[in-house]
Amino acid sequence: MSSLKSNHLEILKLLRDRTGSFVSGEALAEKIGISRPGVWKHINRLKQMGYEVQSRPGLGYMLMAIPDSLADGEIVHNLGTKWLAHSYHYLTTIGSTNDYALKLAAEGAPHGAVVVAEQQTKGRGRLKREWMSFPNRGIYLSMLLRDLLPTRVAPQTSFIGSLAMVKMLREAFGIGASIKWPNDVLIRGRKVAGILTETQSDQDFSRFIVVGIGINVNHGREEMEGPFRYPATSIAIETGSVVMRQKVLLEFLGRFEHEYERFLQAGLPALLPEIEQCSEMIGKTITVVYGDRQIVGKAEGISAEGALLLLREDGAREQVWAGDVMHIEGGF
Ligand code: BT5
Repeated sequence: MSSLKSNHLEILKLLRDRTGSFVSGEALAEKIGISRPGVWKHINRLKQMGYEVQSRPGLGYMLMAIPDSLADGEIVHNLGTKWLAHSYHYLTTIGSTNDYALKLAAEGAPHGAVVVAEQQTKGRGRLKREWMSFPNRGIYLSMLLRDLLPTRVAPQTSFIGSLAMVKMLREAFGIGASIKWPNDVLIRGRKVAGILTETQSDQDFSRFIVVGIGINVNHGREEMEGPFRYPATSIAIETGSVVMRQKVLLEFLGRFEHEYERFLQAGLPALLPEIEQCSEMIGKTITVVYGDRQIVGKAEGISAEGALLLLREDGAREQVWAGDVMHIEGGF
């Protein structure tokens, strides 16, 4: 972090601590150890970033409004996590946050490091599908996990992402959401978030895991018209009003950390009842598409290792490890 950067964040923190009051330029200069013109320069930088700061001769500066930016200044000071996102990498534009996190991992970034971007130019889904990443509307997030997990267990972290997301939507926004196995979160049958988990593994253990999640937050209806494989929606469409992405991100990170710790302690089976409860397809007839194959059957549950348990139309039972659920009896 450059000193220029940390000085303006320091000023922001001092103004935030005194929200609703003026703080004199002299007090700011003294606390940070810079000159009065230096304070003025940093205030201007904050204004360029979208912060509304009122200046009054003789009184100083007062913070009036904050932008809905996911920059460090808005997130890091407000984190309620023990370890997640304490190493926070914020980018205005990047190809893919997952690619960036994989690179950071190779360079030795710590467990819990997080990459967040305002925009992706090459956002990815599974099988190199595109993830539409409109600037400043959504959240494009990748989390680096370094716990030593057996190779077959590592991909199960996708479920932690979808469970945390469903709980966040319910508890923080009062929105009912569901998990569409294996990696989507839906509201009223429309996709609001997708998860892409990538691991680097040796034969037996994963060396690290990157859990990437794209969340549609303030997208309008036209932007969500697609063309997508599956109908899409955003939190704003569902609540009928623009929401602060900062709140979405902070609420999500806290819940992800909590669910991940439960998963580490007790494994996926301990979380399965909740995951199945959030998966509206359980007990219904569904169609899963996997490559050229199309399997129709009744979804009976999710196995202790994350496979979808299907009772096929021909009466045989099958564990499905990957694919897309494209149709469900009676809709989601
Ligand atoms: C996913 O793949 O749903 C995983 C998406 C993960 C995106 C995050 S963003 C942060 C991190 N960095 C990355 O580069 N990726 C992760 P999949 O199940 O394969 O679904 C992809 C399909 O969803 C596409 O083929 C489209 O049809 C559809 N889609 C694309 N963008 C969408 C959007 N914004 N909302 C809803 N559906 C979308």
